Amino acid sequence: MMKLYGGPGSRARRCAWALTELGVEFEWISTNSLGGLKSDAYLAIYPLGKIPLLVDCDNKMSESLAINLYLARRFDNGLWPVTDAGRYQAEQWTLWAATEAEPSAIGLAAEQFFKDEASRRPDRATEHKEALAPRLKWLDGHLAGHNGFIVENKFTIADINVAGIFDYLPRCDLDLSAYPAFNAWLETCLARPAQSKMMENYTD
Ligand SMILES: N[C@@H](CCC(=O)N[C@@H](CS)C(=O)NCC(=O)O)C(=O)O
Repeated sequence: MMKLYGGPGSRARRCAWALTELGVEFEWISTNSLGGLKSDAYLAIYPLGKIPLLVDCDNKMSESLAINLYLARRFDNGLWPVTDAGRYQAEQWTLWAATEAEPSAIGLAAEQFFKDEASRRPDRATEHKEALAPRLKWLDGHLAGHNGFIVENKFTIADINVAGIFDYLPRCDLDLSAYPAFNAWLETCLARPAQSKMMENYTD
């Protein structure tokens, strides 16, 4: 069985979501059980000491969004786009999510609730909101013109990868009503049964 190092409070959550959508059995492994991310035990498995890491027999896979693209290709049950153009778009939106959107999306969550109150920086939160605004507007327009999904007018790995980086946004102090197609899409993605099912075998 595949082993997923990390917990649901980390980027491992998006891989657990993809595995569950694909019906692939996996075991959550908390790095706490090994003494933490920078413990000798975990560094022996993954010298960068980061999560997630997906281990499938001798294959060790890092980078959450690349893992998800691999899983969708390998266990394709409709999550991998059918056309070459759709596959390109899934990769394009995934890279967009990682490079263009994730720094501000995670940055905003950090400044509003991840960090302890004393070290939060409202000026940085404002910068992240300003950076997010044109990106959310662009994604909102794309979704509005594509039947509410990112690629091929249906739910695919592209939705998991992009929604996976925005999943903290509803908890942020940010008015999402300005992006109605984005807001509806995110709600739909986060309400999928796999979101709660992926937690069924989590124990930590
Ligand atoms: N680009 C990587 C980022 C991995 C990452 O930074 N994970 C965080 C947890 S969500 C981590 O391991 N942080 C510990 C550290 O950076 O030392 C991915 O998407 O998998």
